[in-house]
Amino acid sequence: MTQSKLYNIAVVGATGAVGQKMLETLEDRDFPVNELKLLSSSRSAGKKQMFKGTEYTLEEATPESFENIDIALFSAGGSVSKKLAPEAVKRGALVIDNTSAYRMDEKVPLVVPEVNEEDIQNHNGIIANPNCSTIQMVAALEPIKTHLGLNRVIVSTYQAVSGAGNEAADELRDQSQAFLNGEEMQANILPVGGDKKHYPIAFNALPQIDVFQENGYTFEEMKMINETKKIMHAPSLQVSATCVRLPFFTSHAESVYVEVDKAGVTVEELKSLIGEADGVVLEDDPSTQTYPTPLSSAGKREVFVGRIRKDLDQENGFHLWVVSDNLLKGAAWNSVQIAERVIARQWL
Ligand code: L14
Repeated sequence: MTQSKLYNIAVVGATGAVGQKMLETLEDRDFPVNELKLLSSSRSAGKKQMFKGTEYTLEEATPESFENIDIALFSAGGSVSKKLAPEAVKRGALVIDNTSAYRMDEKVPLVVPEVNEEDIQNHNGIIANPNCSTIQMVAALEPIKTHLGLNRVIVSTYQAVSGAGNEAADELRDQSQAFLNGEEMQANILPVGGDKKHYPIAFNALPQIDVFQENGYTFEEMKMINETKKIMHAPSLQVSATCVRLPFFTSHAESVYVEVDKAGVTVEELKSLIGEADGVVLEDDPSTQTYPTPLSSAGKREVFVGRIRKDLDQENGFHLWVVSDNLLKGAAWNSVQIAERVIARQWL
């Protein structure tokens, strides 16, 4: 960014999987940082962290931490956001919250810049960053909805362990090691740290991400359903989701089925729309086995789409394969991108 004014930035949850990516992204984007404050739980306070060649010491996050902060990036869990985001706002900071605490709050914009950047201007101090699986899906769906009309979405996800934090990634590593050594796998974290039962993720697939709701869907599935309608301003869009955890570290993949309004749409038309969309890269050529995978998309900021096909029975139905780095576009990059747009549009 070419920018003369500099901003005081706080990162809450700086030691976490997303917090670390937020710092990397601020650095990669050459974000106009004046002062940087790295905040954490009391447990991590005192730890050291490098940013742009300078060593920072983590401080325990308290209400007073936000004095003089312009933008606070939160990713330390919903309970921390519920407690401290209002304190940050009270002290004049803009909060960009990467937890599910405020996403469905009517007073809080839920933003993917490629889809609904304009919603940012209605903020009351907090802007919510959507769920990782939702973000990459709506980025791919937006051009379809805009140009062809969209009435139905059915998605199945293939999600990386890093979404559940560094502990879940360590668990996959330890279980894989144990399995290959012929030892018993220990399961203490996945599918959900705080839930009653745990199952191995290594060499397995777990059809539970986040806790179960009364209707039989998991919270991750309901987040995808509700957030998609809110971000796309499409309350009557039919959306259903099945969210599954697989044993790889980075990037979520999604098999997405859509039904469009327009009749007679061709695969070529859909490919060219996706290929031209902001923040989306088309990687789709069966003749050269070209399609995105979790490994090929890891470390990149874009959303990658391939395997675009027409349904064989439903005239207006199409299938797509959507892959993106869950910690970048799914979390850290989308948050920093929101901050960049706030500055560019002077919505602070
Ligand atoms: O809603 O366990 O931001 O992979 C996204 C990652 C919830 C947990 C969210 C996971 C989180 C989810």
